[in-house]
Amino acid sequence: MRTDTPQTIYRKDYTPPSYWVDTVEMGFDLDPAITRVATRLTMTRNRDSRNKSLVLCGEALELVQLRMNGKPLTKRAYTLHDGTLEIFNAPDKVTLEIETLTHPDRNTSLMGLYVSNGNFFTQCEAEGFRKITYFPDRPDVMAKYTVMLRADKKKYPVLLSNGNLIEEGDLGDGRHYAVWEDPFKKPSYLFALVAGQLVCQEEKYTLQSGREVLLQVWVEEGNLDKTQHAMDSLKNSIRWDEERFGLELDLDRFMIVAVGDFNMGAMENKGLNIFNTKYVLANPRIATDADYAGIESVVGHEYFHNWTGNRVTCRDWFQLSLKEGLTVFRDQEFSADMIGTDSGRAVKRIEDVRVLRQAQFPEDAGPMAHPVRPDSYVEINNFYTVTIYEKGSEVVRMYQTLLGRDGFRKGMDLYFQRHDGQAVECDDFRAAMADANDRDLTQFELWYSQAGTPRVTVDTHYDPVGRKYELTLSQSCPPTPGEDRKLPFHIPVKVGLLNSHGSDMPLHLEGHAQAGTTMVLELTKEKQTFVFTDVPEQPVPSILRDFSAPVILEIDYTDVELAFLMANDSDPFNRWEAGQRLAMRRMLELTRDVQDGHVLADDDGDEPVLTESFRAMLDATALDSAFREFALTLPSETVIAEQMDMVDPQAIHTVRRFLRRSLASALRIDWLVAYQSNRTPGTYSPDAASAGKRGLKNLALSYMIELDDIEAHVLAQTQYDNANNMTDRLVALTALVNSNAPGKVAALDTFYNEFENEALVIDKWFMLQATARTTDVKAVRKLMKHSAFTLKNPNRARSLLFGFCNGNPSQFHAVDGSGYAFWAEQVIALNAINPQVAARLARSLDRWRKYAPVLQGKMRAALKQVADTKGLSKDVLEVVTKSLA
Ligand code: 0A1
Ligand code: ZN
Repeated sequence: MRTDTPQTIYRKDYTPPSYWVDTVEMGFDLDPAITRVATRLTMTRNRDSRNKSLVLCGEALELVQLRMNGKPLTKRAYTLHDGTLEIFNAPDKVTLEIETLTHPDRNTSLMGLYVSNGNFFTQCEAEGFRKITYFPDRPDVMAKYTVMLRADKKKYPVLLSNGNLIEEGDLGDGRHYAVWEDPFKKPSYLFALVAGQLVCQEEKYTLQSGREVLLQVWVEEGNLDKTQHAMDSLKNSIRWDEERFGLELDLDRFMIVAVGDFNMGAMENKGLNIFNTKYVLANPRIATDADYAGIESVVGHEYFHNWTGNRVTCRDWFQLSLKEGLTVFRDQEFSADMIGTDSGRAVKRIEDVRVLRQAQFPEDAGPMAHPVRPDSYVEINNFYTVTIYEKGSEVVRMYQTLLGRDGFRKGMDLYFQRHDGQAVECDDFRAAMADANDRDLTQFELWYSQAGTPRVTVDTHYDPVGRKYELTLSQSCPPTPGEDRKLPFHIPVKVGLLNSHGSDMPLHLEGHAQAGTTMVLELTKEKQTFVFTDVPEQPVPSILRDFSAPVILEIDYTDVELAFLMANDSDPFNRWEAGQRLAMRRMLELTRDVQDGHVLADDDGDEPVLTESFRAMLDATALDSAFREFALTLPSETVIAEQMDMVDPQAIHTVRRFLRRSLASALRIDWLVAYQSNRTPGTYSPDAASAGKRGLKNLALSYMIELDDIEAHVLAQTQYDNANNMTDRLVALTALVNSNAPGKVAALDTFYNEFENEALVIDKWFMLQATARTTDVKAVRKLMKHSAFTLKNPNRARSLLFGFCNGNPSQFHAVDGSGYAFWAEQVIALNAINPQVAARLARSLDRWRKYAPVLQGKMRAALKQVADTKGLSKDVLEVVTKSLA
């Protein structure tokens, strides 16, 4: 058992820094074994903090020298313990010179300065800069940086850092140098350097103002055939931010660098974005449609941070969603605008809501639930969550829903006008939105301070005589850790009313001017009734259109009403939603039957309403293929599990598969027609229309393979053999692997051999096996022995371990508990290598209290085994402690 309990940091304890940093000059002598870092800081005492000592953070550093205002500091002038360097009695103006040593090649945490495939990279968010030098490593300290990099010229021909290159040259004895100057003040978490053997695709780009900028995408040699899409995405992002928000690139040079070892997706370092290769490298041979879309959105995301995050940053890490929620909202809107059509926007919206329900709703209902602006944390790295990002984005989206697009833009303009160059709070953003629109958004703060997913219930009453329709909305929110009682939220509820022909009725809300056929109701109390007048017939309500708030909507529709909405709702989101409700209801019924010991037989699959709705959707060729693909996809096993009081992963799996097989068989011809008519012959293009067609075609294949007959095997094998792009290839391989097709083993082998040298494709190869139906713990252990497997590379670890623990629930939750024992082993192994990745894996047991008692006991034992392990990082410790609490 460990004895030292890590410290909890509280938002309420925020105090401004005792010193500001004006300038930072750094010199790096780069060497993988020992890198020497010389830092000169000029600092000024913060007038508000008289008499306080000067505090710097440092971690895993060797301190070689420390000088203040030109003189070495005596040992009595400072203390150094627990990662804090405290200097007493420092004058108001200080020049501090610090020399430190670090060991990049031993740094497997991938935080601070590290080596990946022989090249140097940094990752400083959130608290990695302190692994490079002693510094007040907190986002409210913003300074100007000048950086000199020195290294062996042969081994490290490319030397990059933030801002502009102002000087470079040779040093003799085979070494060279480069000096970079960043003209903008920035917090230390945005510092970056890259050094090594890299090549770039570059382009000059002219901004709307006429100014020319240099854009570069840096990759390892041999990958220049995979950078075009990232470059195009960057140019599109630059243009979009000018057009939509009037925000211009403020640098003369903007660089993206791809690295194979990276903990997250990418990082918005000023002028020098560093990316996981997964979000840069693409060509049709190696990347799927989803990869192309992911690259576009992540390139956009990091670029948009330049204003929302870098120019205006966070006062402290509790405000993380100030930059992340806003920037996710911006990247979602960007991707939607890139598709360009209304139906394309709707499909993007459905995709984003699917992510929210799959990952954020469970988080918000589990032991790690936290508000969008948390009140405390132990390890900040654990708070880069779907709540901060995705729910945070929903919160930002609600401003736009309440204020309109123009009102939202006014709020953004005021936000930059007030706060450019500052480190601010979520409240400052809310104030800008309120003030720019002359609106009271006081109650809206509860979206930042209260965790949990609110539930909104709907009651309706129609009065045919008075031609009135009453819509009563009630809200509640379940307790979350540390918050037993919640106050009512300010919830925008977008509604429409359908007449019996399926058309929208004009809306007359009592006491309001007519407002078209969709309007936003503002639910602010626990319960509110909205009365519509001049309603000629009993309507079918369409509530929470476009998913106007991140809530769970409880509404009693009959199956027939759901089928009606699925066929007619003018709001594509709710059209999709109706189908999901219909399918969910049936799957929950069947799951109950299975749990009661009922063995599913063919006639259980007689689902006239669901089958006919699906048939109609398959036949509705006027709708986008992408939309139809989503409408025909059953809710995932994880989403089903969230609806149950006691989760039974095997029953869920059985039922979902059973229903898929029933639908495959009942609609066999229709699937085949959809398959044939959505082919995309000719040259591959990742555009939304083509990707949507492939999506529907491949969904059809995935249904047909459920029948596991020769016809389906041949279809999958032929697609595998003839595919001219990775999307079709991978789907066909997945279909084969999840069937008894004779060619499946051979296909897995040829795939591996063909892509042996493409790390990102080998990740897919591991992932698809990790999530295959027949893959049990034993099979995963065998895959771990494969020569291509390593725990050290986060992408590889994620593909196999996260793939299995999060993406294969019926096998992971094997009743003998073998999945949990395996999980514990891997969390402990990863903890020693990379605490951040380990802590993510540790989250796989978050929802353990929702499972049957036998499983619960085994999960708790596994959690305790991890919690009791010696030498646990605070990352993992925080997760398992909160889980067990
Ligand atoms: N700010 C980045 C996310 C990020 C956070 C922490 C990291 O350290 C391991 C890396 C990246 C973003 O939102 O894209
Ligand atoms: Zn971000």
